[in-house]
Amino acid sequence: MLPPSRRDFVSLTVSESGGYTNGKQRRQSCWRKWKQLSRLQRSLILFVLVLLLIGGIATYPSLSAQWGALSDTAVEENSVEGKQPFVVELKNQGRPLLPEPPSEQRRNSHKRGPPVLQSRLQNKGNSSELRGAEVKNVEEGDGSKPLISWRGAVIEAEQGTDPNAKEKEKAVEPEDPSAAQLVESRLEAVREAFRHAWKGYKDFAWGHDELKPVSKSYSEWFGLGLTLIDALDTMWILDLKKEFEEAKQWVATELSFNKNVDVNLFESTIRILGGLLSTYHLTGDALFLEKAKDIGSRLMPAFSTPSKIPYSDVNIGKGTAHPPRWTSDSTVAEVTSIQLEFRELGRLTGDPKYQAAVMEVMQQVHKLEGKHDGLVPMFINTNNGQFTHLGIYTLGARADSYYEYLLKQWIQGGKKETELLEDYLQAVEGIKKNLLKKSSPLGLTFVGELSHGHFTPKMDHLVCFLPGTLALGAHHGLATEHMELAQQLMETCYQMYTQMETGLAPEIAHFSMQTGSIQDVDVKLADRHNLLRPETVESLFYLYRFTKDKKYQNWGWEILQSFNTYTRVETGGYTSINNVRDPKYPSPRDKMESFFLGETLKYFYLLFSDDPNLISLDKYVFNTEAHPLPIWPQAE
Ligand code: DMJ
Repeated sequence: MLPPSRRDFVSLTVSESGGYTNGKQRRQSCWRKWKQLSRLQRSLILFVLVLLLIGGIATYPSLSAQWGALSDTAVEENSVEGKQPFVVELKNQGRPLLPEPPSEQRRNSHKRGPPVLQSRLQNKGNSSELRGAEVKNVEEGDGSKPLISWRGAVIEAEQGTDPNAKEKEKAVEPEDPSAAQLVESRLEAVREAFRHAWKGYKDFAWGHDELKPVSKSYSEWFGLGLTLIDALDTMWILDLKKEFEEAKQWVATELSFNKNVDVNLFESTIRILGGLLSTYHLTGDALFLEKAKDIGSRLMPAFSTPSKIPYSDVNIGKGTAHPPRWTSDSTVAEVTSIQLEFRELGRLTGDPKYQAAVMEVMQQVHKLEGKHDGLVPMFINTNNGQFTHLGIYTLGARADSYYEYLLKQWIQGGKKETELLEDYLQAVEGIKKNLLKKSSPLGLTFVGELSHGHFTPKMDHLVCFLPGTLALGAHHGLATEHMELAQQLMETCYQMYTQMETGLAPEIAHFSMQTGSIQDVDVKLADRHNLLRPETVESLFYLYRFTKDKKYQNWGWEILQSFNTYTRVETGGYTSINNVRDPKYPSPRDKMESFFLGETLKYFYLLFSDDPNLISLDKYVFNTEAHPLPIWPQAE
């Protein structure tokens, strides 16, 4: 028998110093202790050890799985870029958003309240932290040089006419599966949004100009299937083959321009002629070129004016044209933003009349008095060819795309038409000198308006095309300052969204310039609508393409969520809204503009894509309705 003290427990001796003891001594002392134990005690210990060993082996797979999951969760929680937006997106998929009542959370929130948007706000801090890492990854892309592609003035003179020049540029390779998954999930979210919009159009407005998604009906403007034509190349780019084929069938069998109908020259040129030409280039299908020739030739009577400055309206069936009933003026942006399309039609047909007509307009405008540091008034008279309503200068409605097309024609033609470039550069200086100011409290750079020498801090959403255009110019060799200004204005356009309760920008913003202001962006009651316009998303696309800074994609993602939350109609389609400041009742206007499919969703898709060759900006130039047209080969 063992003495009682040894029977009930195994005593372990700890060295007196409590510290390190020589290993050999310790092994000997352990062995001695082991030998001192009874056989029963040794058997018990061995039995317990064997049990522990068997238990350990049996539970190893599930433990390792749990550990794996735990570490994944940790990654998810820490990686805003990698996972959180993906989760948000899945929550959002296919959710009916109008006329869904606001949630309790939304009602109680001072600012924007929907769960999705709260996630968005939470993401902000993290996303900039992550951005650092992302930029670093991009910069380390090939282990040496940054992959950032815009190079300001150091760009080669011929770039833009050499289609291979930028092919060497690598796509941003997502370095881990979750990054690739994020890109794909965002692209899929845009496809899903398109399909939803298309469903509404197909069910309630097929072959008509615009969907009225709330009343499940349609409206006509020209009666030419405007939404369908505007959306053709978007479907091609988004790889929506089934939808594209059914639309193509409609074009082949139903579309006729032999109609006694008045159309607006500018709108039908940028949406219909531009849409058909770009679809022809993307698909190579002659059907679209034939239709483009048909509408192009039918629009030509607009140029039969005393001054050769075209009328605003054409009857494409009768071959007659006229100005609006109340004036003989045309809008400056309208007569100077049809050139890309007619120049391309001229190139494809070999008929010089198309180019001659639109270049005549540019030459006249180039020479006109009445500009202010390169800035143009909003109206031009079709009888005498002079500017009218002098003294008001804006980058918004009625002037906007004049500036855009100066640059883009120069790019389209291989950067040889120096008058276009001169006018563009002078205008940018004019903008900087006369229209740029800083807001309070954030110090955002914004573009205001000048009215007879008086500055107004008013900025149309339309002006948000400007960051993209400035960035495009810098990419094609113009001053790096243009790129810096583009980035500042991009932030401003983003703030026009994020400072609104719905996360959607108003049609017109007024910027506060007084110190002590609480918010930079103020909106008048009459300006609170949102028409699903593309300009900010368009500029985000250019800025991301040229800088690879993920923040632009993230901003775009936030905006897409807001469109889904406040403008998506359950039965199909998206609607413009009346009030971006009221998340409880944004008040649907019951209209889906054709540019939502032609431009907004296309630019979302291109923004979220990391492939610089998906409509390479060294091969194509987008018209003002987002229809890509080729940059002419060098020899032409
Ligand atoms: C589009 O038709 C074009 O982008 C045009 O240049 C401006 N207006 C709409 C979109 O806002």
